[in-house]
Amino acid sequence: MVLLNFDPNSPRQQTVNASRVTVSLPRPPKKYYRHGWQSWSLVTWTNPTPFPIQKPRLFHPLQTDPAYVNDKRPNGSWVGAVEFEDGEVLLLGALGTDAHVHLNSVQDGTGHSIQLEGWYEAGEGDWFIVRGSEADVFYKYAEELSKYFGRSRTKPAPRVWCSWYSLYEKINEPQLHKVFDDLGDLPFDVLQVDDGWEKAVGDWEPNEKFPSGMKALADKIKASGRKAGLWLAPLIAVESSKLFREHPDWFLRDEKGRLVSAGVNWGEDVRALDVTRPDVLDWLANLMKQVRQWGFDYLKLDFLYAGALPGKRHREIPREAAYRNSLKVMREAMHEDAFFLACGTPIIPSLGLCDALRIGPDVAATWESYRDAVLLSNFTTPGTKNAIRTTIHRLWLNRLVHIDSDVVYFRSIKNRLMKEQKQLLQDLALICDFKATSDLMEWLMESERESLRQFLESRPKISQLDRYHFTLDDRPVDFSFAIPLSHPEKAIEKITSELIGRLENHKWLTNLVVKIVFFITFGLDLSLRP
Ligand code: 9PG
Repeated sequence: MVLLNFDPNSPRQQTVNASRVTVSLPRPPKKYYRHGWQSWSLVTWTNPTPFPIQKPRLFHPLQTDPAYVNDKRPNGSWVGAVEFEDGEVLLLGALGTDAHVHLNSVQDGTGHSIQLEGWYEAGEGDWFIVRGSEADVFYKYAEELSKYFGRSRTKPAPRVWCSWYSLYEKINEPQLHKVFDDLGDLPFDVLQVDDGWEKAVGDWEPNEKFPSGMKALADKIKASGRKAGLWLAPLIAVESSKLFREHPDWFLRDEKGRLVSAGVNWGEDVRALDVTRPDVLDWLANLMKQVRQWGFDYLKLDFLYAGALPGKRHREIPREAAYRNSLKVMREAMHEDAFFLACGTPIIPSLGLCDALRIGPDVAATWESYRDAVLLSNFTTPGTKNAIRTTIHRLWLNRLVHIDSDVVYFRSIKNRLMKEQKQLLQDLALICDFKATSDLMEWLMESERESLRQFLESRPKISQLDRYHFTLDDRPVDFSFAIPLSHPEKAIEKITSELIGRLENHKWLTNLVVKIVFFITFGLDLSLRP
């Protein structure tokens, strides 16, 4: 263990090798930089006080790092930072995988002290400790990370049409053909087919809605001079899949031999592959070769966190190291020339292996869900406010990898976002320099189509003025209204939120309540779907 004191005489930056590092702070910090585990997990500056545990528990493996979700202390994956009253920031960041940081209050002989503490789950590793302005410390941390993991911003950022945020799972062959034709000469580089083409999550063959097969679909896209893109979630399977039924031994279990939960989605329990098994790695490599053979050159690999969930693996190596190795295997099999977007992914373990990273939760045609934000303290679910908040706090990754802020909306139908909210999302995409939309041309008015074209063609000069203020060319953009975290305020909200928390300790009751609540609210959200 390495103990450090932070005072005006300590070096502005240093690297130490240790399993655990403790930095004692001279005075209480004003804010803590909380860095969530994977693409969708919350990243923001919070008060340095206890933080509510997000609900429902059923979604913990899918939205957070389940190993640390019950710790109310300010904490986060690989990196933590504190900001003091005078604006100085102190950052403690791991230069390896399988590391965590938290803010710790201790009572010792000399009284009460606050520490920024980091540790590796197994063994030792390097830590980077740096102080200075916020921009400076994150810049330097990114530079250090590039030495350990490499940079992967070698290909140009593609402009993508993605099927998810308009058609969701209801895609089919004739309709996608029409959608692609309708795009005309709009400057998209990639047309990406999202979830809905596969037989089941785990069974990566075309379902009956794609009778001509996946090669024919890729050919259709390529005939328009663009790259074909495909969504897959290679590290998970639903229990009803053939893969799960035929290979129950391929799936991750805990110490007691019980299957590990990778969350709930598609109306079922989701399971995670044990990515240290040689047969699983072979299967993953073959899957990547198969989709390349079909002709897909842009791969959006999703729900990747499942490869790094806690569990007892065939090879006993740290969970994120195991995950990183499976990414290497997939990267090699798909070849360097494929564009690989990693989604739902633990952030640091993917660096150097993918071309782009989704760095926030899904956007949605709604700003914020009252149920999720206020009653469930959940800031990871699909919603434009959540997406902007987390993305804006991860812009520093831009030096290492392309950063994807998710799609932008131009449509005014099937959309509850206000004009200013849509504009903010567009501006964020321009800042990230990752441009994508799911809008159908038949939904757009002439003027909206023109805005889309201008957006795809524009590359404004970006300047960051402070944490949430930018200029794009000379136009000021202010993201601060997407940042605040909603909390229960009224007595009835506090009671409901507390009640949900207590109910959650009874698993069968939780399942019932969650299913009813989700059915009712998703029923509403579905009104935005075609
Ligand atoms: C396809 C989608 C899209 C989308 C991905 C991912 O329950 N959840 O918290 C949850 C989060 C994200 C999510 C689905 C569920 O979306 O981010 O772009 O590809 O999968 O199913």
